[in-house]
Amino acid sequence: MSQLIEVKVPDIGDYSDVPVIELFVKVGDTIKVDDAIATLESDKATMDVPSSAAGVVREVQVQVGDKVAEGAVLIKLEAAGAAALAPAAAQPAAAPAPSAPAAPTTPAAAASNGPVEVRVPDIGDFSNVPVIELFVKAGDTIKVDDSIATLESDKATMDVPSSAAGVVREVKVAIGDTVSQGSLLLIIDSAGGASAAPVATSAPAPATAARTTTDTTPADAPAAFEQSKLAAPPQTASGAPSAITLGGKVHASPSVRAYARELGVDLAQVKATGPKNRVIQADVTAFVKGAMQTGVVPGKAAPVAAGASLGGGLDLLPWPKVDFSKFGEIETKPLSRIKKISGQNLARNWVMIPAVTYHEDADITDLEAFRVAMNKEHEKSGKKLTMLAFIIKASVRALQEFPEFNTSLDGDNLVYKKYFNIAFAADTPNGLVVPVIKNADQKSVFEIAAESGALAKKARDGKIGPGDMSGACFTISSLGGIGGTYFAPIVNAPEVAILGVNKSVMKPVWDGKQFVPRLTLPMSLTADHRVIDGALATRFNVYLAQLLADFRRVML
Ligand code: CAO
Repeated sequence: MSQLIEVKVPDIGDYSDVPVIELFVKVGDTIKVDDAIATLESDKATMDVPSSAAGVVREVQVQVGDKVAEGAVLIKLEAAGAAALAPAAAQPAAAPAPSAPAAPTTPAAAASNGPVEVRVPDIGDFSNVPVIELFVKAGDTIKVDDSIATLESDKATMDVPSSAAGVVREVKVAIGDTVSQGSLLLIIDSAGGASAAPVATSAPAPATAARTTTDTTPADAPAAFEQSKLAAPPQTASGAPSAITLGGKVHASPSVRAYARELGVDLAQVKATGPKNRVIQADVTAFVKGAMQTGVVPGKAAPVAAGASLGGGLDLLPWPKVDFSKFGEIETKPLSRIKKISGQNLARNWVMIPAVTYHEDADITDLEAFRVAMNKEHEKSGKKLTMLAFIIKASVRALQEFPEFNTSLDGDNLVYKKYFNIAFAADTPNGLVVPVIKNADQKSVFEIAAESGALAKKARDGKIGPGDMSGACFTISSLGGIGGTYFAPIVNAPEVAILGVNKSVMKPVWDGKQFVPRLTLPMSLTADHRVIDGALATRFNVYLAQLLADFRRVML
């Protein structure tokens, strides 16, 4: 056996004795560089530790509950080849992550009782990160280290704790804003003693100050991040690390995790309403309220008389645990991050929505002939019309005609949207993503074709961001380029309907005198029956088919 490679806990900043709360590998597993090995969780941060090397796991040196610090050996691997070794594996502890920079702690700032600015601290390699949750509002009294906001990029979730104590005078960001290191978050009427930059002083900008107070140069910070693969949690002005979550099964910020722990709530049981299926603080509160009101904790078996059912929970059997290797050779591979997230959404939507799928055929003979002719005419310009773009445009017209399809359920209310953002499913090597064409009603078919092509490419290149995938009203899943006849797509909640299309085929159609060959597009519309009755769904389908059969109708 070749020499085993030790995979150690990299530089995790200020933390030591951090409990292992989850282990993702076992002896015999084949893992790649960056595969998650374990999740560590302290009071303030949740961190996935990715593997610094590829190979077969020969020894697992820790168990759930063990406490670890930088340099602790987690697993020993038999290398898949020397080339698979990441730089960090060769020198696991030798590549220090950027020591967490402190924001300016000038004597003037420390002594200040006036208004102080709280800004985004050094967040490593990240910039233009969306704010997904805000925990404070004007008038709130906050302490140093209280969480102000959660930022979330594709790869990390970060809580930003306050660097100052006092009363919030102004919140300078809103949910959805994107921020970078140094962006202004709050103005606080300081309670004094906090180490934050006073407002309107000539104190250096936080980014500069951070570099000044540490030896980290702008150039070496990202490199250190890459080497360690686990950045030291960014620190606040007070030196308190904020949190990074690089994965984990339940998506929640560290502060929400702490809140749930305090209340004894199992996050896995909480219905997530935050972006990307994230559990937010309000979800934990709602969960506790629900449990208090009904006396039933979801997921916990309730004493039920034989034959009776509470009706509220699903009371499902546990997932079957089978040792497949007993029956033949197997290989286990972890699901991609996209699959894990979309899987949770799909499962919720499948279970929660009483959905019905309605089928219809659209005669697209003339439309396809027009599309082919237009593409020939525009061959030199490089412009290309796709059937998907026509379907998006026709769907907008149908949504305008049937506004119930452009809604979302909000408790007992139906929210009607006056804008027309159309999502489309794009198949990527890592799983399904759903980019959104914003304001499709205001765009030409050429523009929609170009934008959907660009978004699909971005998705396949793994470069799509949360902003590209938010705000949809209605989704189209086109399998037309692949084949199939009909299928039953799952509604993309909180939307109320989704249109699936398959490959168009020539079919003999009776025109009253004879059978004529017509190019037919198979359509499958799934709708939420709580909002859309079968009659309405069928009217929508018939109308959409009419639009596609004679596209001039779209202008009427
Ligand atoms: N009938 C017949 N041919 C069709 C068609 C249809 N309904 N739709 C597309 N085609 C043809 C196209 O014209 C194209 O042919 P040419 O290259 O000769 O023009 C070819 O099929 C390939 O099209 P495409 O699928 O690459 O492009 P698109 O614009 O039709 O679709 C996108 C783009 C992103 C929707 C698609 O690539 C994709 O990812 N589809 C999969 C979606 C999916 O996975 N849905 C399931 C979700 S639920 O599990």
